Amino acid sequence: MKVYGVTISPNVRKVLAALEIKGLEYEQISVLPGTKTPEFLAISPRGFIPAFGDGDFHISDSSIIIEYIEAMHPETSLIPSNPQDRAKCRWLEEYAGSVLFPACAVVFQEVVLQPNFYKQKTDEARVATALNETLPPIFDYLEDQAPENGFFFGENIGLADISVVSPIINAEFGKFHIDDARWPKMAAMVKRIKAHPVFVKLLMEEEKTIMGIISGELVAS
Ligand SMILES: N[C@@H](CCC(=O)N[C@@H](CS)C(=O)NCC(=O)O)C(=O)O
Repeated sequence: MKVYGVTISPNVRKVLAALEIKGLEYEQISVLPGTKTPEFLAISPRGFIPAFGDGDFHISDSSIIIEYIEAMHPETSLIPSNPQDRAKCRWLEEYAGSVLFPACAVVFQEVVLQPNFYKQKTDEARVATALNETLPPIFDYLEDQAPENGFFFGENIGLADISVVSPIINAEFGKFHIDDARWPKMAAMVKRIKAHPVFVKLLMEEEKTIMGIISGELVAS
């Protein structure tokens, strides 16, 4: 199996986490977001990462990719079997992708990428809006959903956990801090997920890239 993208992308990280939790082998092929070569557009028509290949079969979008991986390799399932938990898990994945990810991406884009990678000015007003207005109600909602212990659906890490934590990691690279007085369950759960061996491994592999960006060594061509 091949995953096209760069790990610093939350949606790529989410797919890699799914493959790692299932203990599946894969090859990661470095493709930057927004790549519009005819070859890449053939497998990811919007030019978005992640894209995925399994032999001659190609598909894009992290949710669809994981749905495929789950169907092909159901062992170590990432989705609960109870229908209501299952629906709730998919909802948290959807919420993470459509609401949490864009808000976290603003922080990462403006604080990390603009000044270091693109050598452009940070839009401080955009960052302030994300930090003070957009993210707090999202975390209020997630705090209501988060368990006291373990992961979203029990003792094992799963789809909801990897979907929610992946964009948060990017916001944290942009110095977003989860206020543990206001969101104690989320603060603790994000710590637990990041301490899971799969995330320890992925974050270690990403370190060189993020350090390269922050130090200004890696710049947009
Ligand atoms: N719903 C998609 C979103 C993928 C996405 O937004 N990828 C970003 C990088 S994290 C991208 O490739 N953006 C390219 C662009 O905006 O042109 C998924 O879950 O895979």
